[in-house]
Amino acid sequence: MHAWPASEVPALPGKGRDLRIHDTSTDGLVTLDPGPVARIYVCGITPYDATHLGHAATYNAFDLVQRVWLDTKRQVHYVQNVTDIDDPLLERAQRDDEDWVALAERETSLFREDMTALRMLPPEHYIGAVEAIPGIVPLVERLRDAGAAYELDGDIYFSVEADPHFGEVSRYDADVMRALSAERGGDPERPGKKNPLDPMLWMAARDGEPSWDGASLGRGRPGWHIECVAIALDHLGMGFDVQGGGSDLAFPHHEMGASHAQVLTGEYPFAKAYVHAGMVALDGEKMSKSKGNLVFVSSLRRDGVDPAAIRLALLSRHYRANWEWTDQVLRDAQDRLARWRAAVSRPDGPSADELVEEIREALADDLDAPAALEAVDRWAARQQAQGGTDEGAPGLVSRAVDALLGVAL
Ligand code: 5CA
Ligand code: ZN
Repeated sequence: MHAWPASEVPALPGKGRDLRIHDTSTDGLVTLDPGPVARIYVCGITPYDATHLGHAATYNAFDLVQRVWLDTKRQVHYVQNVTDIDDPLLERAQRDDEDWVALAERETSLFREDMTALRMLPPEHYIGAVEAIPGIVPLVERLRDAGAAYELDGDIYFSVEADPHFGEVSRYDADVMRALSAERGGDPERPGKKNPLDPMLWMAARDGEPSWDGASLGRGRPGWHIECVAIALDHLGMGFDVQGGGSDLAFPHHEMGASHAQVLTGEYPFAKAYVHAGMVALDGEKMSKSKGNLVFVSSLRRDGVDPAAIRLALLSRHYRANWEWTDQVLRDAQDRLARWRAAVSRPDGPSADELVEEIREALADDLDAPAALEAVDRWAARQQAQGGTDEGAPGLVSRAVDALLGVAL
């Protein structure tokens, strides 16, 4: 699949700091030490509805990770998937009497437009589940042949017991895992499974549903977790730096993905850090396509809201916080954007060298974007109150805000 166009990232004087970030598997901060090429996999959308502010907040977090790395003069290999075949997509297509392929293509196009408008850096490889199927089938065959997978009425399940590290990503206890499995696409109640948590790797073809040639697996379609594993192993390999997504992906998705990959390769770990963004809520409940309590990026854009203000609104909350989207969050961001634009539109101002270091320091400290915004606020307030004589300062602030925060002033 094609991704979306990249907005240019201005180069800044000096060099950023190494990123310290929260890793779910250790529940602590780790200082990442990627080589010259940092590798990141961020789970993509299931394209059955438009991008809402919750999605955008999560992609914003991982965009910041990349901006910090780029500022340390590293290259970034970024891979993202599109879950363009899965139960929720088929259910929505059926509900709306629409072709599932057309639905997925339309929503993926809209996502690309939203990401472009928000200045999110595009992945180098943007891969759909459907196009990954030829790579998924041999992985499932290998797991089965190694005794790590088994058949149940034609469907193939992964045996979680096959991975001695199973449970180490999310660190949930058995009861929580079981509840989350039922809630998030698993089938712990299905009779005949070796362990109720075992996830499906390959689902045998069902009447009226799309299916693909699965060689020795028979016709069918892939399970959710193996999709991301196949794409990540193909384009990044084991031991990549960050596996990213919202906190609702820690279990089962990232837990199962790590186990699949660790059993397949015999190597450990799948990712060096598992990084999870908090959930954005609306009217007191997590924004979710299934609940329908959504604010779409595209609707705000259609209403004429400047995407830079949407981005500033996302940046105003720490990525790990669970927070509530309100009109006030957006209004505050619009006011801030106006203040910043006024401050950089003057021909000179107070020196911004220290500000650049403050932004760098805030982001390197577990992506503390709210602290970075406050630093820019302080510079803008000084500019407004007393101005300054540094002719390079307004330009440097614009470039730093663009390069490190993805906001065009
Ligand atoms: N296709 C899978 C991942 S392989 C999927 O989870 N798709 S999704 O469309 O449901 O979500 C896309 C990303 O947005 C995931 O990282 C998910 O954790 C995140 N996300 C979903 N809802 C919210 C929310 N309310 N707040 C923050 N992030 C969210
Ligand atoms: Zn995924």
